[in-house]
Amino acid sequence: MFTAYVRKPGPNFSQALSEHPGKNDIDLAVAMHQHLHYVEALKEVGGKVEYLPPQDPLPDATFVEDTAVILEDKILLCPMKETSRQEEVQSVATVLKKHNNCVTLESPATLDGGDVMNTPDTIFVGLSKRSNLSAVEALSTLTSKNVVPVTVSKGLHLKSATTFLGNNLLIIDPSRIDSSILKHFDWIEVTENESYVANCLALGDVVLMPAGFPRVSEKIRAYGMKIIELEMSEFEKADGGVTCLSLILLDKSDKAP
Ligand code: CIR
Repeated sequence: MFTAYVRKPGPNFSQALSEHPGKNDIDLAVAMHQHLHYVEALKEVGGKVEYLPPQDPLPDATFVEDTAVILEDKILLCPMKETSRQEEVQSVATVLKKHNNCVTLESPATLDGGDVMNTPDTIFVGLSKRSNLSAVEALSTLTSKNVVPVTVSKGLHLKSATTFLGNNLLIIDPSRIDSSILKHFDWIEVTENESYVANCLALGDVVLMPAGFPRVSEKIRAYGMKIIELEMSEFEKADGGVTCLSLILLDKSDKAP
């Protein structure tokens, strides 16, 4: 069905880039435990899980989603803006290039995978602290889908504020982005104080979501989807969500979103 590439949090994980108020209280042992549960959930949904080699000096290397974007017929290696994260890309490339052609973007493009929301016809790209219009323009030459920028006014990435659950459905905190371009989707709308749950990972009809949002999980279930709730506290303190922890490669027989 799919292969999920993940990387365990490394020994320097507590130094991860973060603007979260709890960033100084990151507990590595708890993070390791939570990561293990994340991996178990991916397997429960039928995924094959591959561990990427450790990158111990790099604090943010567990957030593998940001390093690459899986396109229809190629893999885009992200030109990451944060210097401390740029080294993560090469190690991921070494593994991913076995699957498909890898390409990258020329400067001044900067892009994090967390800003790329792939839907059946359109790839939405956050204009954020990390990703810029040059990246949007360059990405549009690499795919047959429409590539549409979305301004991110609060938070780290586009997918910190909205994720695509399939079947024309988004989970979204509209207070953090210019959501006008997303009106044609159905919305599960979350409030500003629930915004952490706007980042969920839909795998078929199962949604991996952070624990502790009963109102939202009820709404997702009402759309006929199943839920796996995950404790994510240590990743949240490092400004990361559920999608950030994996790169999902669908089997060739499965259709991309
Ligand atoms: C960073 O600031 O780059 C990391 N601490 C968090 C990255 C989270 N990634 C994601 O949302 N895709």
